Amino acid sequence: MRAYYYDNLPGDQRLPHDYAPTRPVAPETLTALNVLSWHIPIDEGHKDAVNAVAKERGYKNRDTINVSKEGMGEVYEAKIKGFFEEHMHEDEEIRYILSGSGFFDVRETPSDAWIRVAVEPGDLLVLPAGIYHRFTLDEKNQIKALRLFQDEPKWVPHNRSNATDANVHRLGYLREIG
Ligand code: KMT
Ligand code: NI
Repeated sequence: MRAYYYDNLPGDQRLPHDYAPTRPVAPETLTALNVLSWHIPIDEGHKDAVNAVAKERGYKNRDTINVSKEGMGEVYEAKIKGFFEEHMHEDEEIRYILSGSGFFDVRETPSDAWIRVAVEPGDLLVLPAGIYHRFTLDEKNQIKALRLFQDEPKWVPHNRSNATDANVHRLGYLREIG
C-alpha cells in the first residue's frame, strides 16, 4: 500500500490529496506509529493466510463491510460523513480489503500531519487503539473489507476533543510510541 503526506488543500475528500511532487511516507514511519500492514494477495490461498494472521494476533471474530451506495442504502451519506470525522477507538481497527479501494488517513505524532494510506485489495491494515484517524472512499466509490475483532467489537468512534486527548487508550498509545 502507498502512503504519503496529505496536502491539506480544501476540496473533495475522495481525491488523492497528494502533494506535487508527492511526499512519500516510509514504511518505518508507519511502523513507528504502531500502524501495521501486510499484503496478502486475493487468490486461492488468501483465506488461510488471513486466518494465520488472525490466529497469531488473537482476532477471533469477523464480518464484512461493503461501503458503497448499494451496500449501505439509506445510511450511506451519514456513514461516509462519520468515517471522515477525525476519531479514535478504544480497540484496534483491523481491515482486510477484499475489493475496491479507499484512503485511511492517520495522524503522525508529534507533527500532527495527516498521512494518507491508499488501500487496495489484499491490503491488511491494523490501526492501533488510540490513534487519531479517518476514512474515505476514493473516486471509485466502493470498498469491501473484512473487519476483524479481538473479542467483542468496540466500534464506537470517539471524535477528537479534549476528552479524547485524555482518554486512557489515547494516553496508552502515546506511551507505546514513545
Ligand atoms: C471505519 O471504521 O472507518 C470503517 O469501517 C471504514 C470502512 S472499512 C474500509
Ligand atoms: Ni475508525
